Order: sequence, then structure tokens, then C-alpha cells
Amino acid sequence: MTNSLGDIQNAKAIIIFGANPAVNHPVGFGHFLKAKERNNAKIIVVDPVFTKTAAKADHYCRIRPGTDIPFMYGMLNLIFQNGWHDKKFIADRVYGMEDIMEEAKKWTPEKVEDVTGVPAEQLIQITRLYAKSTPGTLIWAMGLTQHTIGSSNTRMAPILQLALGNMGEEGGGTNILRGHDNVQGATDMCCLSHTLPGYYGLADGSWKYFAKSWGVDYEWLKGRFRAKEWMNKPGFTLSRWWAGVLDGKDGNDKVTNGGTNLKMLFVMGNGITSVAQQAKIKEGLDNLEMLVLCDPFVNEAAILTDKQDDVFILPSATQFETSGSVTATNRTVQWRTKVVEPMYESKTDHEVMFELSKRLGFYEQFTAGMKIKDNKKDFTWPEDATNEIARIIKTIGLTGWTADRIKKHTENWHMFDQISGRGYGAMKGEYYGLPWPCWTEKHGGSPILYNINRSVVDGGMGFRNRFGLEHNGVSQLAGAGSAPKASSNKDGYPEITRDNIEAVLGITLTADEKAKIGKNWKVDTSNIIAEKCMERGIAPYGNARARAKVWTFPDQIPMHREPLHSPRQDLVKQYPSYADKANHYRVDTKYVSKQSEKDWSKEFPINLVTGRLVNMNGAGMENRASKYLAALTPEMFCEINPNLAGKLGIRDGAMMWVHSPEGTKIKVKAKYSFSVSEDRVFMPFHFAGAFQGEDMSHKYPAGTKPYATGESANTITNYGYDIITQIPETKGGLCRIEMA
Ligand SMILES: Nc1nc2c(c(=O)[nH]1)N[C@H]1C(S)=C(S)[C@@H](COP(=O)(O)OP(=O)(O)OC[C@H]3O[C@@H](n4cnc5c(=O)[nH]c(N)nc54)[C@H](O)[C@@H]3O)O[C@H]1N2
Ligand SMILES: Nc1nc2c(c(=O)[nH]1)N[C@H]1C(S)=C(S)[C@@H](COP(=O)(O)OP(=O)(O)OC[C@H]3O[C@@H](n4cnc5c(=O)[nH]c(N)nc54)[C@H](O)[C@@H]3O)O[C@H]1N2
Ligand SMILES: [Mo]
Repeated sequence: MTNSLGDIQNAKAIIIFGANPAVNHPVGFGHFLKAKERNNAKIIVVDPVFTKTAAKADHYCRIRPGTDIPFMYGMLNLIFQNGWHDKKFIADRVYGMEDIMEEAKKWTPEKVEDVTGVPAEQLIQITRLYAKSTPGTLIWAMGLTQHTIGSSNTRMAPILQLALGNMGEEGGGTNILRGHDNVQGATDMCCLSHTLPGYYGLADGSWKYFAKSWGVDYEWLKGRFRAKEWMNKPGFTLSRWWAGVLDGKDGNDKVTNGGTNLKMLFVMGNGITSVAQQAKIKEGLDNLEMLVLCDPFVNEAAILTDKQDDVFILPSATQFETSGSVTATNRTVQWRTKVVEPMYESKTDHEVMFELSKRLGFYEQFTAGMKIKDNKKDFTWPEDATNEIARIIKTIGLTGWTADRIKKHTENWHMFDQISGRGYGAMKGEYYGLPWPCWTEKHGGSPILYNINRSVVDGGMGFRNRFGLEHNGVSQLAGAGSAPKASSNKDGYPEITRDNIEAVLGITLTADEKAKIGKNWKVDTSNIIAEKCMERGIAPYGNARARAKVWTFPDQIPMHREPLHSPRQDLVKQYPSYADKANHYRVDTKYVSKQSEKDWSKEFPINLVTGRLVNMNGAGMENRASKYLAALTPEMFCEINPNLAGKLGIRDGAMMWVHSPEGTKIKVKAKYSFSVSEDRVFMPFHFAGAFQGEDMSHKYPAGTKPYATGESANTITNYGYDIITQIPETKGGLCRIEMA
């Protein structure tokens, strides 16, 4: 999120792609409604389903799943044609917009209508409204990401905002509504397989920086791997670990994993039934040697599997039984305080991890980093963990996030403005929750990314200089005069290093400073670079251009590609998917070969959209185990348009089979609804405990069966994974429906 929920109140227009905040962020959605009241802000919702958010919108565009790129190019085409774009912003602060302009020309309103299903007239109407009502904020969530082209979608949306000059503005920006509490923190700390914490990547230099910062021997770290080369390779993803177990057997995707398959799965805080392709997941679970599930509830992976031995359910404590820092969707941090001691025999997640590291023989190395700062004999949990993060993570500017400061913010939360985040009284000069980057222990945080109307000390900055000084002879630095306010350097400038600091900042370092300073701002644990930058009003990461064009990606600019399972075969030929990708996070992944295997739409003519309910969360066990929440939706269901249901002879409330191209099926209750058109259905994914028509509720340990069980929508979500991130295509697929 470049701005914040509160800042949405400053918007004059709000365009929402693939998010349903009225249901999934109902408290945050209050800010959207206030923007409507305060500014008469217009809300535009682009969604294949008429959601509760759409019900509050001024305009609802019923888009076909997976066609947001044509929709946004269609908007851009009109914007460029009418000269509604921000020419100065583009000239000074963007790289590669010419290529976008060329591609946009192809997407006339009529063509957009054909591909997306949104009437040309409506596209023209909403584009004019959005382009003219600045600042406009752009919202997205899972409707853009869960596609084979999800990563292109998430580039396209910021490009639209860059074209309109809506970036770095109050009331503008791209505000991506994140999922769980602290999912931003989990991402920042990298609960992922392709980078070290803080997005440092897996290169040797990063490993060495972390070895030093953690107080462990680099050679020891290296020795944990089978061979050095594996240190630099990404691991499996959550969506595809099962392929690692099945290891190419029975026609499953082949893996590159050093000649061995995965044998053990340790799960801490994922429901497993929330992941696409449940039939494959079941096969993966069944073939494991050992399965460990740490969860406050019975993790329904244990119910799905037929595995009888070596399945361990460890009772985890909840977040109410522990404390520590958590990061919110707008990059702010808060301190969470323990409410009660861990109940019964449950243990907190960190205790489980500490005990495990003792048994596995690396507790000392695991905890060494927490003792480095004051050369301590022992550490205090969790304060020293938070301080360790502050000491090491420079890339996103966490230096200012010390435990003491975070606690002070949380204790004084009433001393901050709800919209701007600015502090009053004792908190003056700081923004609530110290939104990152928070460059130094004195810096007050940066509530609006890329805002050059503020000084760096007051949270201003340009775009990060991350990809060199030039590409193909074109400068990557921002244009003359576009540095943040009150900067000693008025123009674009590179990221700050030991070698260029004196020249860029116009200063001279002392010999002592030169001896202490790190190689560049990312690894400068002395923090001299950041401190000097603050004095001169310079952002340590440089002042560069945002890239509309990424020369290392399969599509340098976002391009439309039909979903792997598309109802429009004519368009599949015109806009085919990517070439198959070998060794994608260790798994050979199919794209065009799957898409062109046959005309899937003949057998499976209906679009399948999955999503959320307000009373349930994720895999849903937590809520289905609550009598009152379960009572609101006691059974798994599928929203179906009465006209479609009528054609199939299915009555409201009748049971029906939903089949997927993967050869799987689920039995669910029909729920008549006009929220979906006749060509698509909507299903929540919060149910588990039944599998392809079989009730498995006898498998729950005595006394643990939730109040509601049912089929998981993920049993029929289709094959398909994003080309960069490998997120499953759970929002674009096909199905066939028949009476049960
Ligand atoms: N009550 C509740 N709240 C939650 C959660 C929960 O499970 N329950 N989960 C949390 C988590 S982890 C997350 S990530 C967020 C997710 O929050 P959201 O992203 O809002 O959640 P979804 O309902 O999955 O999807 C949003 C919308 O995307 C639409 N959509 C599907 N395909 C497309 C498409 O191709 N284009 C467009 N434009 N739209 C499309 C769907 O119809 C749906 O209305 O919610 C968080 N909040
Ligand atoms: N078809 C389809 N599938 C989807 C999606 C979709 O839109 N459509 N959305 C995807 C998205 S965005 C997400 S984020 C995932 C969400 O799916 P999950 O990550 O599975 O989400 P949850 O059910 O919220 O949480 C997982 C587990 O964590 C446990 N838990 C809660 N607190 C703690 C704790 O403190 N410690 C431990 N150890 N465990 C705890 C819960 O009991 C639960 O079993 O689903 C994904 N799957
Ligand atoms: Mo999520």
C-alpha cells in the first residue's frame, strides 16, 4: 500500500479492481464511505461479481475474469487520446511509458468490450470520470493477483496511476488491501522461499551480510545446504510443495530438487485446504513420511489425508497468548500485548521453534543475532527480536523500528490524526506506526510513498534507484528538478554508496566515518549513510524513475494473455499464455501446453470465481468452530444465476455437482443469486471436511468437529500458476454443473 486506509478519505475518486472491502475489510471500508460523504468521491467497482462493495459504488463494471489488462489499456487509450495524462510526471518520473502508449492504441472501447464484456459506453464514462477526478486512488486485492498473469496485473494498475500522475499524492496511490493481520510483516520478514528477510535476495553478498548480522559463521550456513549452489536457488512455494513430494510420478509435474523428493511437511499457520488443487494436495499429504501441524485448531490437512502414522498435531497458542510487533497493510507497525498466558498444554509459535532448533542442534545460531547489540549473555523475547530486525533491515528502512519506539506509538495511538497519521503533543514529528521507510531512530516514518512534495525527513521520497543508472542509453534517474522538497540535490540521483556519498550529498566524511561506513545504504549497519542523507534531505535509496517496462520479465510491458482455461477459444488463439516454464520454483510448470491441450470450454462452459464471506476467514476452521459464525453459513454453497440454474434444471437449494477440467468434482448446494451473470458462478473457499462427495467428518478427533463442514472450492480450482510468483489461478477457471 503506497498510502493508507485513512488517506483514502482524501480521494476524489476510488477505483476498485478485484477487491471486496465491504466484506473483507469492513472496518477499513468505512474510510471509503467517508470519502464519499466528505468529497463526494465517486466509487467505481470492476469485478466479475456484483459484490456488497459494488452495492455501494456509483459505477459497477461486470468484467470477465482475467481481463483486467485489456480493461486498463482501454482506459489508458482514452486517457492518452484525450490528453488527460500527466505529461510532466511521465517525462520526469517514469521510464518506458512510450511502449504503454503504443500498446494502448490497440485497445479501442469496442475491442475492450469484446474481450472484457464491459460495454464500450461504460468504459468511456468511467474513464472520463476517473481521469478528471484527481486525486484518484486505485485499490486492488486478490481479484488481480490470483491469475497466471497476476504479476502483470499488479504492474498494470500502478502504470494507470503513473499515467494520471496519481502517485505520491495524498488521496492517490495504489492501495492494495492485504490479507491477514501482519501479512505485511510476514512478507517483509520473508516467509517465502526466494529471498532472505527484507527482500535482500539470495545472492552470496546477501548471505554474507546476514551471516555477519546474525552472528553466525557463513561457512556454517553454507554447510546446512547439500551444496553451495542450493543457497542461491529459490525453494518450493506453498502452492506447489506437493509436486515436490510426488516428484514427477504418474504424470505429475517434474521437479528439480537435487535428486530427492520432499519427505516431511511442517505447517505453522496455514490451513492447507485453502490451497488450490486439493486432490493433488491429498496425494502429496498421503505420500509424506511425516506431517506436523502446529495450529490452535485441528488443521484439516489431518482430515484430508488418509495417512495413518506420523501425523502430529501440535497445539499452538493464539496471538492473544503472545506479544510482539505486527505490521499493518499500510507499512505501519504496532505492538501487540499478551492478553492471557498460553492455555492448557499449548505453546506459542516461537517456543515451538526454539525447542525444535534445540533438538536439531542450532539453537545458539538461531538466537545469536538477538544478543549482538549490547553484547548480551541472553536475550529478552520479543523485544530483542524486534531490535534485531531494526538493526539489520535497511532495504525497506526498518532502522527506526526499535521495540521502545513501537510500544510508545501503540500506547499513544490516540495522539495521532486518523487521516494523515501525524502525531500531536509528545508524538509531534512522527506518523502513527512509523510507516516504512523509517530511515533512522529519529525519523518519523513515510506515510505516502514516492511523495516529492514533502522533505525526506518528513516522509518524502522519489522512486527507488534499483535497476542501474541507465538502460539502453536511457537514464533511469528522475528528471531535473524532481527531487523531494528541501533536498540539497534538486534532480535525480543514484542510490547512495560509500563511493558516491560525498559527491551526491556534497559533503566530506571524516576518516573515522569512512572507516565505519558500509559499502552501500543497504548494508550500512553504522547507519552513517542514512544519517547523512537526512541532514541533506536525500533518500538513501536514490531518486529514480518508476519502470513501466521491466526488461527482465517475460512480458516487458504487461500484455493480455487469456487464462489457461478460458471460455473464449477465439481469444486464446490471439492471446495465448506463456511458454511452459521449467524449474519454476523447482517445479516444471505448464502454461501454453495446458491451455492448448483442448478446447476446455466445450466441456466446461462456466467461469468459476472463488472468494470470501464476511463471517469466515481463510481455510475457515477457526470460524466454523464457532457456533454463531457457523450458523450464518452452515453449509457450503455456490451462487448461481437463476437463468443458468433453470437451464440445468437445478432448483434453489438443491444439491449439484461442480466438475473441473482436472477431473475432480464437488457436491454443493445451489444458491440462486443475481450477483453472478449466467456465464459464471461464485463460491467461497472457507469449507473443508468433505471431499468429492464423501463426508469425512468421522475423521475429526473426538470433540473437535467444527459446527460446519463441507466441500472445499479448492478441490475444483483449475491448474494454473502465475509466471513470476506462482500464485494459483483461483480466480479464473472453468467448470461444468449438473444436478446431483
Ligand atoms: N471476512 C474475511 N475477510 C478477509 C479474509 C477472509 O477470508 N474473510 N481474508 C483476508 C485475506 S487473506 C485477503 S488476501 C483479503 C482478500 O480480499 P479480497 O481480494 O477482497 O477477496 P476476494 O473475495 O477473494 O476477492 C475479491 C474480488 O475479486 C473478484 N475477482 C475475481 N476475479 C477477478 C478478475 O479477474 N478481475 C477482477 N477485477 N476481479 C476479480 C471477486 O469476484 C471478488 O469479489 O481479505 C482479507 N479479509
Ligand atoms: N480458491 C481460493 N483459494 C484461496 C484464496 C481464494 O481467494 N480462493 N485466497 C488465498 C489467500 S489470499 C490466502 S491468504 C489463503 C488463506 O488461507 P490460510 O493461510 O490457510 O488462512 P487461515 O485459515 O486464516 O489460517 C491458517 C491457519 O492458521 C491457524 N492459526 C491462527 N492463528 C495461529 C497462530 O497464532 N499460530 C499458528 N501456528 N496457527 C495459527 C488457523 O487456525 C488456521 O488453521 O487462502 C488462499 N486460498
Ligand atoms: Mo491472503
